[in-house]
Amino acid sequence: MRWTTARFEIDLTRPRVMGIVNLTPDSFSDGGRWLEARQALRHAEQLLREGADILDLGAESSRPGAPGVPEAAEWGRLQPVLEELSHWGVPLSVDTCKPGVMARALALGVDVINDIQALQAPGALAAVAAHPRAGVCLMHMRGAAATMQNLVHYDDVLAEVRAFLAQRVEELTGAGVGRQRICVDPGFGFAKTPRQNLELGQRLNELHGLGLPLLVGWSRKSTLGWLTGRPVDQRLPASLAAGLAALQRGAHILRVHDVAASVEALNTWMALQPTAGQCAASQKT
Ligand code: HH2
Repeated sequence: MRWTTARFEIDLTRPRVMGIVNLTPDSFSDGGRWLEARQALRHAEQLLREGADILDLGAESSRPGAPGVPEAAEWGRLQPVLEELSHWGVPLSVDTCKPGVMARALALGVDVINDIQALQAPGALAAVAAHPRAGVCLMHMRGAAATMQNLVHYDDVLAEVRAFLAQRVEELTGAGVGRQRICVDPGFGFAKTPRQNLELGQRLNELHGLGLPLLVGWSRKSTLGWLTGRPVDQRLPASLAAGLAALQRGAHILRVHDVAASVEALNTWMALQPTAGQCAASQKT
């Protein structure tokens, strides 16, 4: 499977790691650390050294209850970092719900728009459709950061997430965004209880019917804290295990904070796949 993005055809026959660069003062696990542009670039460089295949830059936190960021402020955080990163020759994704930010980022040469609102804001779909190749990640959630944790009634969480994503894909293709540009994400932690997140993870393979690349974001999420009793800075083992479980059910891209550890876990998991026998043996010599 391949994912067409603005400058890159991303080969997904091998799972990929998307490294998170948060340019926010209030992200749930690393808010404030990378706010200053130079620090953000250093962090991006580090993630690439550690083996990230794609960088995902976000300048507005989506944690439950996070206050919104005005468009000018969000773009003000992103612009200097994107202007530099656009020369680095690596796939860049921007995590935003705002059509104005999408349009500016795409004009700067960004490859993917990652929208936790699945391009539902007025003008968002048009901003992405205006670019002939830009990739897009459509994530499932309900409501907004302030309200989502009250919107957790589902009769069948997997079926409802799948139906939502299928409907959004239909809308995008109807507007001229080819399926080869679209990736989908069940949205772990967004308008779901811990048990619902676990059920989604257990049944992730049921999303393959959509026939699209599957991205998952388990990294440091509160469901892992619920499961292990660990605070956010001690959730790496659980994040790695959740990521590998997602790979086992056919996920194509892991969105992670801890790139080095994730790449190591991914490579080990790959070497242990039945089809990897010869490759692992040849690496050993
Ligand atoms: N999770 C977060 C943000 N964006 N995008 C996708 N596609 N999937 C996710 O699971 C996802 C996402 C939340 O993580 P983080 O960016 O670290 O936190 P914050 O939103 O507080 O900045």
